[in-house]
Amino acid sequence: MNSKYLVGCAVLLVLLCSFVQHRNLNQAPTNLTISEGLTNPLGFYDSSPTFSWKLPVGTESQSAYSIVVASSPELLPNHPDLWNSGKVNNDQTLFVNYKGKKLSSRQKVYWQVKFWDNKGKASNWSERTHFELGLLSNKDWKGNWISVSPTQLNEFTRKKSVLFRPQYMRKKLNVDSNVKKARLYITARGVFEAYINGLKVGTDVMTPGWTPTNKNISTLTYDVTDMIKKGDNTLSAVLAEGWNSGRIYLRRDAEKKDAPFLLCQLEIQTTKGTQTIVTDKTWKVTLNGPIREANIYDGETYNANFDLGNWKNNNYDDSEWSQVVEEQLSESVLLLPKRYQTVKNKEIIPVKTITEPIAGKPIFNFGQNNVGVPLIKVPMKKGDTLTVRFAEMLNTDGTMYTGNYRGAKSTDYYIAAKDGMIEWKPTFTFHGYQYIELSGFDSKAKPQKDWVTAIVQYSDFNLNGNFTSSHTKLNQLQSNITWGLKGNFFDIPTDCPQRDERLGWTGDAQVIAPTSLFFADMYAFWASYLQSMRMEQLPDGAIPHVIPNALGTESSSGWGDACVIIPWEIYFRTGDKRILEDNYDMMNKWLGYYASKSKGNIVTMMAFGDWLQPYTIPKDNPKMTRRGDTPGDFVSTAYYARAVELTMKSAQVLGKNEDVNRLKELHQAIKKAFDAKYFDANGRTTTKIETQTQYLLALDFGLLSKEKSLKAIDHLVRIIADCDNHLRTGFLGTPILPFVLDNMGQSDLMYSILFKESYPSWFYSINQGATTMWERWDSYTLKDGFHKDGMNSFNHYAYGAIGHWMYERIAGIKPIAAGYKEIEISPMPGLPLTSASATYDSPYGKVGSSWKLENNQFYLDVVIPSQVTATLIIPADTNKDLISNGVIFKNNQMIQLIKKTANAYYLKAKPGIYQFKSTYFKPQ
Ligand code: RAM
Repeated sequence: MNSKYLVGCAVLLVLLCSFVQHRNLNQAPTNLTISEGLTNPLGFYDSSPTFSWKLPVGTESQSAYSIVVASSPELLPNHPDLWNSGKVNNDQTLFVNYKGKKLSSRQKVYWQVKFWDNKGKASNWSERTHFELGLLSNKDWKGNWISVSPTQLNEFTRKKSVLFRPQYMRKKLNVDSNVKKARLYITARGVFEAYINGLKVGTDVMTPGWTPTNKNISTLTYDVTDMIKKGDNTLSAVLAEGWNSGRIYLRRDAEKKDAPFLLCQLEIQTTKGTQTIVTDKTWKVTLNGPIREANIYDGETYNANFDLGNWKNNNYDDSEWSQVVEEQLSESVLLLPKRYQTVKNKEIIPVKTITEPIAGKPIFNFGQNNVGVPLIKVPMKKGDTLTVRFAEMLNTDGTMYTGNYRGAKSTDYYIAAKDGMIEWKPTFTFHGYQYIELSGFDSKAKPQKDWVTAIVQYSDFNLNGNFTSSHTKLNQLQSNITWGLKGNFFDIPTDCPQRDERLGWTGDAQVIAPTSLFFADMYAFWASYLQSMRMEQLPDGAIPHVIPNALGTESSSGWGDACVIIPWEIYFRTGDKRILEDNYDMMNKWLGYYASKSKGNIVTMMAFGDWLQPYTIPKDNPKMTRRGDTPGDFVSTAYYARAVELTMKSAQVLGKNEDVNRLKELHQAIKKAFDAKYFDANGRTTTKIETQTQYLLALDFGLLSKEKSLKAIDHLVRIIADCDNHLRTGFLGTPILPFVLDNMGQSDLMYSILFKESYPSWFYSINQGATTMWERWDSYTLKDGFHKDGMNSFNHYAYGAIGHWMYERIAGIKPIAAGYKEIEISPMPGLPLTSASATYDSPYGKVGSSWKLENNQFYLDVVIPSQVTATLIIPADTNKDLISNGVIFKNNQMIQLIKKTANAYYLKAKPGIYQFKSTYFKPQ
């Protein structure tokens, strides 16, 4: 029996046991979260949170709930002083608005919830959970920004811009009595690490991350109660360029940049009162620390000869250090508590193999393209420089291929102060790589695998979903998608993590959003990206290409639409209307921008088109070739219609009826204009070059009449057949290809495209050695080597958007109503797959679908969480019986037959765990 299937069954069995065990017990709600799904957050950003919980396994549904909120734990559940919702008779378990007393900065709030089930039976109170607010307004900050004096910034980089050497800053303080509680509120223009009495505060890296720093900077809150003691203490920090002050893409090198600044506020409650230490001119600073340079693109240089000894501790003599300069806070730059997960060290990968194509320059292979920094332990000789180079791929002669990093040097250096083993890891940079080359270590030593370890860094999500199947390459694809997501969710969603780019490209973000929400609990992350997008929207409604905006004022169709598509996807997958409320104005302004670029509802605007479509008809200008063969106005008009439709649906959810009518009319008008201009009566495109993406956009966005759609699908199938059933799609066409074919009854064709091994296809890149998603289907080929274009990333998540379809259709877990309140379990066996399974931690609880085909029998195991109704579509020869939980299926209280076709049973099921067996009709 298939081992993956067995694992799936084991998971189901465990769930089944807990289901049976807990049935009818007076249990309590579980998984209590705040707002976008945060658990007991510290430094929370919002004084009007929402509350969510899950019902215990085995509970069918909720008929009422009660929430109690208090300012101290002892008051719960009986004396809530902030809010008592009373018994509220409905089944809402998600995003219940707080309606209690006004909450303020620093406040710690405790809450509990209980529910009544569908039979009116009350549960116990949940566990007590809490959240603590950060500093919510600029007015809460008492200190100033501090930095080294500009007069000391008199060195220049190789590119002639001011060199911002990392600043070492310290402040000694005395605490007059015993500490009851201490919080450090802190942020930087740049990136920082803070320490108290020599120990690092928190476990975050590259804080505070990247927002549009001229409008909003995220602030962090740390509980440092255990780090501060009565008597002398030292608070210190290292501050480097980061995104704010360093080189970012087109922000050219010689441009005048904002120097890094630090801001912090240490609030200590003692037995005598409160002591507050802030950043001000009493702080000392030096540029003479060991980290000599640190830059996101170029890497870090550490010179151990500059070691500052115990500079982070009390008895250090800082008399040689300078006094900092201060700068007042600006009212126009909002200091807002960071509203999403920080980047952390998440995983480690040991070295797999070592090669040495050039003597003295061993290359360490981790077997996996990943993002982060290495931990290095090598023997060195005093005064020598260790050079640490990174590469995603190797040249044919086995040496490092670094051409695709373009202007990013991506090299770290360590200069040894003495003979012996060093142990070091860079702090203020990150690299995208699979290989590391070392040189400059003690030449007498033989390279060992434990000299380097990859420390994988990404935003600190909880993983939500998993997918596995009977097919090794499909599983490799799932792994590549996952690594593509890990590598590109580094505080913002990036196009790629390695070259001189690493930007929040909107187009890439919108295509990957649905897949990402299955992968992990990314609501807070995306909500923050959208907040930055709102801040960066231009007065005419344009959405810059990248968020935060580092490029300029242009806007492209298919890219700017992220401002509509991502809020809608989040709403649909979480059920939270707030994301629509927050972004509704931005969506409408974006529609205004489209309108300003359209004539007769045909849009002419900047368009990246079907970016990187393979086999374009040659054009002279390589920049244009990258945009594929689908005309820009076609893409723009199609996306205009799509944006109007989703904004209209959002208006429906928000009850904005006038807008609904206006947008419905506009949508019809655009459809009409689109159909008339781009399609003839036979459903064929009127443009000279027919592209797959033209048909895909028209069909996926529902822009043609029903009759024309049926004709158009034939044309699509014809031109796919002309390519021997291969895709010819780029960034915009690829994610929708499977959905269109599937919806049009062409799922077999989609399977044949998905399982293709030849170019261009998902498995083709895998056959060339891919361990992540690549920017191009042929970024590298065993036959011809590397793609010639300078744009050649080996970690670009866009084509990973196929994950969306794999989870929803191959495994078969598909949301039908917002928040997975209604789901469809409709798995899709097809050659050459014999099994697939997925589980997903949905807002209402775990959903599972696991199927296998064996001797023409189709087995399906399903888990449906509390509160959820599911439609199950079970492939079967319906002349034969359906077996359910071991007996011939009969309608019962939990599960009903809705209909049957020749090849499937359609059932409606209530929460529970079910096992089915049917006779499969298709020959395998
Ligand atoms: C490239 C980026 C990105 C794409 C844009 C249009 O520079 O890598 O993936 O969205 O161009």
